[in-house]
Amino acid sequence: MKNKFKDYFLNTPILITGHINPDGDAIGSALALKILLDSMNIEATVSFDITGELPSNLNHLPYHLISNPDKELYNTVFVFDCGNSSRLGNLESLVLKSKNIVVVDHHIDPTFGDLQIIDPTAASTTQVLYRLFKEEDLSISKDIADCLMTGLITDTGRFQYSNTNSEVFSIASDLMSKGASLSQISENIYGSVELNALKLQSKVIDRLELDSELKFIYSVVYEDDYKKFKTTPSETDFLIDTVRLAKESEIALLLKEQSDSSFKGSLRSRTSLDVQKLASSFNGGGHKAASGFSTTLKLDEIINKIKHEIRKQI
Ligand SMILES: [Mn+2]
Repeated sequence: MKNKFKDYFLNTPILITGHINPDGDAIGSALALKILLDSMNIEATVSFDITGELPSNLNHLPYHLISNPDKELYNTVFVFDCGNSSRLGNLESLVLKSKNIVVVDHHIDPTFGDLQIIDPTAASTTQVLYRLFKEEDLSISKDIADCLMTGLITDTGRFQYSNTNSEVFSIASDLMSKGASLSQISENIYGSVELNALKLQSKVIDRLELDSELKFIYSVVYEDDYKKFKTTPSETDFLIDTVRLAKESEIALLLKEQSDSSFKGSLRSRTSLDVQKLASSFNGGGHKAASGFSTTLKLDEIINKIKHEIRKQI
């Protein structure tokens, strides 16, 4: 008989994790499970590889439940929102030596895991996890509902991206009936930005470059900017939404220089053009409408490569 998700709760100790520098979906999924296990008196550790700090716009989530791994070996590891083990960062070796790896995700083709619960058509990992709660009769408290709602909001761009379907709304509706605070969560994520990061936005706007033939727009944040504007990368996630606003563009890219001079890229598409394909040409990943990658290429090399990849699709 096929193992159920909850069968794995029995094999303690348990580690819960997700991709490096986790977003609202990864943290929301992980903490939803942590709260459930706590309520069942099952010991579990939630850890991520985080460079810098957790984003303050997700601090409505119970961050105090996140800690460092305290064991050499976990019998079971739950991995959320992470299709490739290399995206676990410095937790990869700890995760891979576990006997039971359960991957819950909405990325395509996970490359690891003993039990894979995957739906690439789901808008968020919290949507996949919500279905498991329902199917396996696990109760959803208000705190769990807030966590699941957070992933649903961030991965659908507050119910606006093309992955937002009627199931997303029925889940959101059910989560609200369980007490999820939609307006408070949305306000924290989208309605409040650190003042210094907001000032950095002016630089990002100054540097916008549009290729009107390809309808491709991009901008860049340099490592120096964080010092100049007294802010940190974790406060600047909203800037890609500024870049993608220009109505002359269909594909948007924001490059962020890292301390080792490499670049991290965030891609968005508002048409059927698939930015996951663009990201995968840099060994990155994500979804059709939103993807990311890291590269050691130079700025102009990155832009030329992206333009080349866009041309292949149009
Ligand atoms: Mn996700």
